[in-house]
Amino acid sequence: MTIKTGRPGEVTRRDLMKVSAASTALAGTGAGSALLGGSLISPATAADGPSPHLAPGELDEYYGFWSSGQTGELRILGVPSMRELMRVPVFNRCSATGWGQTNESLKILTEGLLPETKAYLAAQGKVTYDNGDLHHPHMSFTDGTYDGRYLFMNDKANTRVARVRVDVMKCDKIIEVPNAHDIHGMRPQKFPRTGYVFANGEHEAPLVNDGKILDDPSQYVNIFTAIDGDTMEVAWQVIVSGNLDNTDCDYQGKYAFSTSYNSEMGMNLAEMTASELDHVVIFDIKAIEAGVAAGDYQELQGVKVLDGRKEAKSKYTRYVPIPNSPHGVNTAPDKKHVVINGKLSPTVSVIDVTKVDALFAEDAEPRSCIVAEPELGLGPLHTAYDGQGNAFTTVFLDSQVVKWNIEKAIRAYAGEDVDPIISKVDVHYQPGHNSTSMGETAEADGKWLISMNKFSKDRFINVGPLKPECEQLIDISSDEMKVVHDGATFAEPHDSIVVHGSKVNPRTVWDRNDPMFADAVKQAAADGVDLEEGAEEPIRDGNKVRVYISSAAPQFSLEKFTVKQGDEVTVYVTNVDEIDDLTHGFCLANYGIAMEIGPQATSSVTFIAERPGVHWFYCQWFCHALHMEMRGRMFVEPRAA
Ligand code: K7E
Ligand code: CUA
Repeated sequence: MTIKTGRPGEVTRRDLMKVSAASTALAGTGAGSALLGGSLISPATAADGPSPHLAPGELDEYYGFWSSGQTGELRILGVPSMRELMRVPVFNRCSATGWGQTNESLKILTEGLLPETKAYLAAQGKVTYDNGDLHHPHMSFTDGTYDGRYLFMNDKANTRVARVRVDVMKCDKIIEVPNAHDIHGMRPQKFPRTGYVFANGEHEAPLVNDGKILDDPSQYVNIFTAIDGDTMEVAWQVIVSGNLDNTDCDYQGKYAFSTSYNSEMGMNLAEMTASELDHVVIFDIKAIEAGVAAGDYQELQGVKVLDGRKEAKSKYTRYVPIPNSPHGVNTAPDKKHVVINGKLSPTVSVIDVTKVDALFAEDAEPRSCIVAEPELGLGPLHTAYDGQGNAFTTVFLDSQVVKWNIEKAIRAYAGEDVDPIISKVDVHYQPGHNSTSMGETAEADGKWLISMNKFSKDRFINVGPLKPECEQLIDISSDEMKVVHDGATFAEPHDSIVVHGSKVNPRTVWDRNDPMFADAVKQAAADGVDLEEGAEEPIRDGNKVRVYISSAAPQFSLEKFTVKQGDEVTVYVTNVDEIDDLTHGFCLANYGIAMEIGPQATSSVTFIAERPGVHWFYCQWFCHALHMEMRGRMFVEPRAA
């Protein structure tokens, strides 16, 4: 429960304030406790609901973890203030931190790539991709709620899944998923723990995509993948019919659900939208595990691949018809209902997970698990929850969020004359995902909803033809939803999760034994160098040269070092400062090199010293009154003519 904001061992006034606010909020549910929690954080506005306005110096109650779409990074925002707190580079490159340039990050960016990808990239003169399309960030679960270990996220652009360590908020693993194409929907297993990370391949292709089959869609398939979240290795895959869009799973650990907007397996718009009914695929996790154990699979690229196609009448999958080109899948905190968002149909379809077992019987009616199908508006895409039996669905074409009651929708479906819709609120404009505070866990608390809108149009001063997106904070503590904040954001956050601060407890300085820089520690030991002192002279090994520098504000341990033109130089920088928020940088001017070195961390970078002459390196992270003076020279002796 403690949220540390001070130095290790120190309890600050902020910690005390935070804990009291947090425990009040968790003590009950509903508007009452929300008001109380809000009033503690921001006393001025208790009268009509929690306030998003924090006075200078006040801290947020929630962490928001945001995708960034085609920017390829993860972002951390404070909720409810909506202040952007941090950017965590993942699939992108980062000029500030050196992500994509340091040896530590390159290892993570390259080690999970498939051999054919490495060959393709080598032909481009690259070792990794420069772009990514990060749609869905989700935290690991234990027993149906966030456990603060990891965040997982997909890359639709290059078929990857990444993991971010919550203790340091850095990416530590990226894998490319074999056989599948373009990972879109992705969710961690909720129960008993994560466990599996489920990942949908969106775009269909030949099972062995080596060029022998090209324009013959009848031979294309799609792949559903379960990744082991602890090892970040693919556990198994299932071949499905139709493409795959979004996914979620139940609170029982039995089933996962994936939507398909293209059950037709069409290759153009007319073909893809031809049918009135598409489907959701239900995966029986226990049956699949039994199939793997029984050897009922083919091995492709080192992965066990099971056949779950519709025609195969497989015991691993069931196909439930859903109107029409469904998109989002969202499991409710009641642990019982799963909402499938209809997109081209104004409806959402509600699955009762207790009725899913029966679908696997011989002549089961495939839609017998559907218990409600309320009509909500045009273009339902995603649904979030308040933990009090209500759901919030974005309707893209209507530019609204619709609040509706699950139980009433079930009664209406059964024939009762009752309207499940509670209220609607305009958002600006065209919402995709929405997320509620703790809303995708069993601890949904019904305080805040974020609507992530695809267009901002007139909401902000004009910044040119390319406009920001608009994400809005909505107070859902009463039936009348209130938009309380507009935030502009760069391309293009699809999704976010809002995690109570008590679940997240990052370190303030690095552990000197952190695996992130274990290779540097090993190399230094082999060279007989103490990383915290650095080495007075570069260590030469043929044309490979290793330079060990330590940094303590406002000085590097070396004021100069000499290498030869053409040497392969690796510079290791160890930040020996122990205070939090004392990051140093190492920027080698006109060599295109810059990296971050957090307190107690080691970072390294390798380059060819092809430019002779005097080259300054400097600390590019403001660290001290004498930060400008934190610099040194690299001498590069010219090659003999
Ligand atoms: Cu709806 Cu990629 Cu989650 Cu975008 S997906 S909105
Ligand atoms: Cu060290 Cu700036």
